[in-house]
Amino acid sequence: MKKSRAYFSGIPTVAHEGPKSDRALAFKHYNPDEIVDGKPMAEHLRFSVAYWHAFRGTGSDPFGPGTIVRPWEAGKDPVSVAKVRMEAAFEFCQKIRAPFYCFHDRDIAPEGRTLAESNRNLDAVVAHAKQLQQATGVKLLWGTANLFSNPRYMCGASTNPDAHVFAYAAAQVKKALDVTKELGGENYVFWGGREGYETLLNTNLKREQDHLARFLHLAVDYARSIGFKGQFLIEPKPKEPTKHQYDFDVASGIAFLRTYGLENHFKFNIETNHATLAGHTFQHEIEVAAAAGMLGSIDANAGDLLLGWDTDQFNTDVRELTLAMISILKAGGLGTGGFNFDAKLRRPSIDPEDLFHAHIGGMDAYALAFKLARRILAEGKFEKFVADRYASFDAGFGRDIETGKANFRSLEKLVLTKLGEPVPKSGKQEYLENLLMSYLHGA
Ligand code: XLS
Ligand code: NI
Ligand code: NI
Repeated sequence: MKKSRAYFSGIPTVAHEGPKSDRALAFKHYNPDEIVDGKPMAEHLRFSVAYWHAFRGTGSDPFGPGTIVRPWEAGKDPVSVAKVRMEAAFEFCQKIRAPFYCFHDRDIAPEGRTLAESNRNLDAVVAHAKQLQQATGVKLLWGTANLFSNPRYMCGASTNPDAHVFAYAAAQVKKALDVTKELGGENYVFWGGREGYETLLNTNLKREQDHLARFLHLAVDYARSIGFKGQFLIEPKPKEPTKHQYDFDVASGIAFLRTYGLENHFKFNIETNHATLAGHTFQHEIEVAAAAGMLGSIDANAGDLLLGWDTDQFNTDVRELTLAMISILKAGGLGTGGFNFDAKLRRPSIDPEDLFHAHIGGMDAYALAFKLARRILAEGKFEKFVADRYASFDAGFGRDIETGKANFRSLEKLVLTKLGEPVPKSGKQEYLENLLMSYLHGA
């Protein structure tokens, strides 16, 4: 392959310079090569660049067109532009030291006039991606299909009332699975943006849920038939673009998957901003998934609590990320998942350099949270506190409750004859919050 020109020529590969560095384009905490527990930090954190934001985001909003103009977007033929854009993307991943990227089919290659033409466009760009992956070592964390932008999906894809649209979506996902496998994707994501409804006046809710489940079963069957070994992930979101989405949060997602016998095929891709839109903390969603053994991957971003929609900002809230990281590490990590920056630049952040500042901040915040969480877990103070709080279930009648030996009669007898009134014990929340503060800000 011919050597591509540099698209971020003024910016060198970002180096780790440590917390004392005052250079903005350097990592203070993320040191990809530092060995932690026998493997490089890069392999623990598995950072990924989201193609749709980093390389298709223009800053447009309902009130005005894009503000972010990249030089490589200038060409006339959309497939050629897609290839050049992809070279810029791989240069960025290398320079920011992100080992992974993620895409929707339509992010990387333009949609054609027919499905056949769209597939040809995709094949041309995927061949280019394959070469670039080989040349740079950057890998595909996950692929997905865009089943929400095209007007044909205005009433949903697999939950569309028109079977024709279901069939079209099936064909599109079939191809997206083919290319994800071709590029060695380690996971495949379903985010059902338009799988939901606006009004029950025109909706058969039960039938739509059945269709969504049928679609996921067909995807699993097809993936297995082509030998795709990656992990399937569901990305819950409570609203946007539809008023109601069937996978509102992790808990409703688990109920849905179990209802339809899909629970062994799927894990969750948890997005911070989706958690907060559902009225949960990021850590809550991680814990719910982990408790079910279904923690898969993270879409790393943050919302703006004053705006109340999916603003997809880079997250530098070390407190929130440390709590999340504690739950992730306790769950044994993300396996084939990673931390994908599903986050975009603000509309006035128009310089190519801003893309670096954004990712450096996100990566440093996660790396710092990773270190703090490891220290907190190693010292075990919170875990000990929680273990002690539940210690009455470790022996005696508490153990009998957990193991199913106790029943209402035996417990009533115990209270009447022996136990009497329980003595209230403090939950010590303020003490624990102060303890957390001492880790975050130095004791
Ligand atoms: C939108 C979602 C989307 C998914 C991928 O809110 O976060 O970007 O991550 O389809
Ligand atoms: Ni997302
Ligand atoms: Ni989102």
